Amino acid sequence: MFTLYSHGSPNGHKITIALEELQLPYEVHQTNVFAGEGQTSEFLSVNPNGKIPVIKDTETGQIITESNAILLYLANKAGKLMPTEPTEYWRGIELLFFQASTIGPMFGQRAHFTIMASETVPYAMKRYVEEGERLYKLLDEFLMGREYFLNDYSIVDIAHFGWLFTAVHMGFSFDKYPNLKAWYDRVGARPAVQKGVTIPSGLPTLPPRKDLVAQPV
Ligand SMILES: N[C@@H](CCC(=O)N[C@@H](CS)C(=O)NCC(=O)O)C(=O)O
Repeated sequence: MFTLYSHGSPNGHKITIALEELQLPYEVHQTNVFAGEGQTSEFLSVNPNGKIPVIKDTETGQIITESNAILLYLANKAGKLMPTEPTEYWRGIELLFFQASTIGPMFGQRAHFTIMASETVPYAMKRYVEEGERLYKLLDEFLMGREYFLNDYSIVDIAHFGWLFTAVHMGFSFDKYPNLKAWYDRVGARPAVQKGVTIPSGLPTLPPRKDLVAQPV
C-alpha cells in the first residue's frame, strides 16, 4: 500500500498513471503546493524540498521524493514497466535522467514565463519557447521508427507523458512533429493514462498565455 502526496500537475500525474498501470493500491493526500500547502511543517517533514509528488511505502515506511525516482521504485516493486536487459535498462535510465533534468525544467520555465510570471519578460519567453520547440524536435527524433521510447511501453513513456500532457493543456502544440504526436496519441489512449491524469484532480485552468496576448507597441 502506498500513500501518495500529490496535486493535479505534470510530475504528480506521472505517479498516478504508474500506480494505475501497475494496479498498486494507494491513497492520495491532495497537497495543493500552488496554494502553499508544500510549505507547512507537516509536509516539509515528509519532503524538505516542499514539492510533490511524494510516496510513502506503508509496508516498509520508506518515503521517496523526485518523480522519476518514484517511478523507478514502483516499477522495481512490481517487476514491470522497466526492462531488465542491460542495454535497454541503461537506455531507460539515461532517458529518465534526461526527462528529469531537461524536459521537466525547460518546459517548467516555458510555463512560468509564458503563464505564471508576474512580469512580462519577452527575452525569457522567447528563450524557453525556442528551447521547448528544440526539445520537441529531439523527442520526435528519439521516437523515429518506434512506438515507445524503449522497445516496450515503460516508465520512460510515463515520465515524458506527464509533461507533454501539460504542454498540450497550455496550448503548446507539437502536431508538426509526427513521431511525437503519434506516440502521444498512442500513450494517451491507454485507460490507465486517461484515469491517472484525473487524480487527485486534472490540471488547473490557466490564465491567458502572455505570448498570445497582444502586447502594447
Ligand atoms: N524534480 C521534481 C520536481 C517536483 C516539482 O517541481 N513539483 C511541482 C509540481 S509538478 C511542485 O511541487 N511545485 C510547487 C512549488 O514549486 O512550490 C520531481 O520530478 O518530482
